Amino acid sequence: MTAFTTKELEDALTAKLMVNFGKTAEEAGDAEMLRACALVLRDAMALRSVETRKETRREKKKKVHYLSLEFLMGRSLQKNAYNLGVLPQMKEALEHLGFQAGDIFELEPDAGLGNGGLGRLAACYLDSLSTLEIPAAGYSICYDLGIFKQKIVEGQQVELPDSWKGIGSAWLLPKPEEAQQIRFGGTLREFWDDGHLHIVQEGGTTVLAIPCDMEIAGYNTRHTNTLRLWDAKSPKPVDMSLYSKGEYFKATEDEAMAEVIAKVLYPEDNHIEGKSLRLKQQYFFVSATVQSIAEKHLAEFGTLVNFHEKNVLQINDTHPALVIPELMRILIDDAGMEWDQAWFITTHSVAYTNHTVLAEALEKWPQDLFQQILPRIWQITVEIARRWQETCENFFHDMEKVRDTAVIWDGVVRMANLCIAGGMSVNGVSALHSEILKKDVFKNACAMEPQKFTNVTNGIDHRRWLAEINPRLHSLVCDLTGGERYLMEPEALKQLDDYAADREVLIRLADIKRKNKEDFAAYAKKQQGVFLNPDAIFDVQVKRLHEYKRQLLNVLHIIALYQRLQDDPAAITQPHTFLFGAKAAPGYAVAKRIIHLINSLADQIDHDPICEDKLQVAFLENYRVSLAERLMPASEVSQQISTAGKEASGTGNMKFMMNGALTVGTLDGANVEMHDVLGDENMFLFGLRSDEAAAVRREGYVSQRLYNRDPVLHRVLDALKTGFRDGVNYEDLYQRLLFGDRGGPADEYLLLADFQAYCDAEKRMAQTYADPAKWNEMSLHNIARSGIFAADRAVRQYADNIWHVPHR
Ligand code: 26Q
Repeated sequence: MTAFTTKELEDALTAKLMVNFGKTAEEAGDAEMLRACALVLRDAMALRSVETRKETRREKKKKVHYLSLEFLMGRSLQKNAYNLGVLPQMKEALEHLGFQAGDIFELEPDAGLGNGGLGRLAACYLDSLSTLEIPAAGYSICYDLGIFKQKIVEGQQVELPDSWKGIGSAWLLPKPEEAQQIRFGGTLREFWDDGHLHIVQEGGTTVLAIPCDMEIAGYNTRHTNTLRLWDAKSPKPVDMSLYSKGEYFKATEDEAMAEVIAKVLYPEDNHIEGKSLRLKQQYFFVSATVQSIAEKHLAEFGTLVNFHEKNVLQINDTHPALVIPELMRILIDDAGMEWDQAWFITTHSVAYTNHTVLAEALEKWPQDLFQQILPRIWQITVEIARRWQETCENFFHDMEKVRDTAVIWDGVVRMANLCIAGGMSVNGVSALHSEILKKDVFKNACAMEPQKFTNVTNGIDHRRWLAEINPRLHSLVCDLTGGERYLMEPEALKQLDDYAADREVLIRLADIKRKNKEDFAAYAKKQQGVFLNPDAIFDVQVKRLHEYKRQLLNVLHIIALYQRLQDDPAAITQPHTFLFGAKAAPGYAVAKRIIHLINSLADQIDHDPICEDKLQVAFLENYRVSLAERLMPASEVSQQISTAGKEASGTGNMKFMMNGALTVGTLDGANVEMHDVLGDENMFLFGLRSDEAAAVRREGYVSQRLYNRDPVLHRVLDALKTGFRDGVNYEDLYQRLLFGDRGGPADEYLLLADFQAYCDAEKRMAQTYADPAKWNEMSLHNIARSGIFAADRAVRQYADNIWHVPHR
C-alpha cells in the first residue's frame, strides 16, 4: 500500500526541486521544499485518481457529487502523507535532506475556503468518501481569497486578506481543456423548430469556468476522489481593437466582472446579505458543475435519460440550489426532453441538506435580481414554482399553507422551498434539528412529502481529529483497543470503556492531557506572546462569533467569577483559564463588540494581581483549522452553550469529545446525542430545553425581571455598562440584553434566562475537576463513546439511505 520508501521519496523530492526551482536540497529553502513535497504527493494521487476513475467507468458505477460553496480544507501535507501511508517516510526523507519536518508542515497555509461548520463538514466528508471507496467528487469555487485572516488590534478584530494560493496552489492541477462556459444576463429568444419550442439566450456576458482539481486520497485504500474547484476567467483577452473605438473600458469591464466571481469567499456565517455577486458565484459554480457532470455522463452513456441512475447531487445547504433549474435547463434546452421527463430525472438526482433554522440564514433572492442575472433559469424556476404551488393548493386547500410552501412569493425566490420541491431528500444534521425541521420550519412541506424528510447526524474525520493531531492519545487508544483498528472502525473506541477503573490507564490519560497542554502553552507563547498556565483548567469556546452561540453568556459568567474574587480572593482555589477563538463576520457589529469585550475583560483580569494564578482569559487570534488542530488535544472543557433549538448540530463539540474534553452544554444540536451516549454523569448539562425556550418566548420573556431579581446578574450587567480598565464601555450590549435595540427584542437568545443554570454547571464542572480520578474517568468515557461521531458513520448513512451507493 505504501506509495514510497524513504529513499524513493528523497529522490522524488530532489528531482522536483531541480525541475521546479533549479536547486539542490542544500540550496532550497523551506517554502521550496514544501512545494516539492506537495508536488510529489500530488503526482502520486493523480495516478491513483486516474485508476479510480477508470474503474468507476469500467464498472459503470453510480457517482456522488457533493456541491458546496465551501470546503474548509485546512492543511493537506500531513493529511495526504498520512492517508498515503508515507508520513514516517516523508519525515525521514525531509530530515535526511536537512529539513525539519515540523517546520515544513507549519509553513503550509490553511486552505480556508469556508467559514466554519458547514465548510469543515464538507472537508471531513471528502475524506470518508475516499476512504469508504465511494466514487465521488466535491465541487466548489477556487476562491483567490479564503476566509479573512484575523488580527486583534487594540482589542478589536481587523480583517486581512488571506491569499493562500502562493504555496497552497501546489495541490491544484488546472485542467483548462475541461473549461465550461457560463452565461449571465442577456435576453431570451424563442423559436419553433420541427415541432419543438427552442429558447436561446442572446447577449449578456459569458464567463469561463476552469477546473482546478485537488486530489483526495483515502486512508488505507488506493481509492482517490477529486475536489473540483472552478476558477473564473474572461473568455476573451481584452480586445485592443476596441481601444481605438473608445470601448476599451467596456472590454476590460467584462473581464473584471468575470474574474471577480472567484475572487473572495463571502465571510458571512449563518447570515445572508442578498448581494448580486453572491448569486453570480452560486450560478457560476453550479452551472459549471452540472454541465461537466452531464457532459461526462453523455460521453459514457450516450443519453441523459438514465442520469439519475448514475449520479446523485448532494447539496450543502441551499447555496447550490440552482442545480435544480440548471439541470432542468440542460435536460430541456440541450437534450430536448419534455418537462415531465426532465422533472422526474431532476427530482431523482438532487438531495438537500439543511444546516440552519435561523430565519436570517434562510436563503431568499429578490425576483428582479434573479430575473436580470439568470433570465432562463428564472423562467424555469417560475414554472417549477407554478406547478409546485398547484400541487400545494390541491393538497392543502389552505391559503396560509400555500403561502408557506411557495417557491416564489411576494417577489422573492425561497431557495429552501425550491430544494424541497425539486429534491428527493431533505435532511437535517442532528436528531433534534431534523425534528425541528419536520415539526416546525418545514412542517407544511413535510405533511405533503413526509418520505423526503430524514436525519443524518454530522460526523468528523476521526483520523484527522484524533489520530493525526493527538499522537499521544492515538498511541494510548492503539494500546487499549487492538492497534490501529479504530482508524477504519471508529466504534472500536468503545473498548476504552473497559478501562474506566484502571488507575494506570487514567493516569496515562491525565499525563497525555498535561503534555498536550504544555505543548499548546508553548505554541501560544511563541505565536501570540501569551502565557498560559498549564496548571489551570483549559476551558475553551472556539467557533464563529454569533449571538446564538452565546459567547456573551460565557463572558457574563467570567465577570461573575471575577467579581466574586474581588470580594473574596480565596474564592477560587483551582486556577481557571478561559480560552476564546472566534471570527466575526465583518459586517456583524454586535459580534465585533463581543470580541472587543472579551479582549477588554482579558486585559482587566491580566492586570489585576488578585487574579494571578487563579483566573485568566485569553483570546486566540485567527481561529482556523490548523489552530483547532493544536487546541483540541489540549482542551479540558468544551463550551457548547447555544440557545437550545438554534445550533443545527455543531461539530466542534465532537472534536473536543473525541480528544477527551468534557462538555458544558445545553441540549442543543448533536449535544443531545452526546448526552444519549454519555448520560448526565459524563457531561455538564444546563439550561432550557429547546421546547422550553420556545415556550418562554411565546409566553412573553422579560429579561429585565431576571436582572431585577438576581443580584449577581445585576452586578455583572452593571459591569458591562461601566466597562473595564481600558476605558471602553459596553452599554450597547447592556441595552441589547435588557431593552433590545433597533426594534429587536431584548435578549433574543435568552442569556439571562440561562445565566444561573450556567453558573451552576460551571461550578459542578470545577468541583469535578478537583477530583482527578473522577475527571479522568469521565474523560475516558467521552473518548470511548465518540465513535458514533465519526464522519465514516455519517457518510455510510448518506450512502445507504439517500444515495443508494455501495461502500466499504
Ligand atoms: C449564504 C448566502 C449568502 C452569504 C452567506 C451564506 C452562508 C454562508 C455560510 C450561510 C450560512 C453559512 C454557514 C452555515 C453553517 O456553517 N452552519 C453550520 O453547519 C454545521 C454543519 O452542519 C452545523 O454543525 C452547525 O450547527 C451550523 O451552524
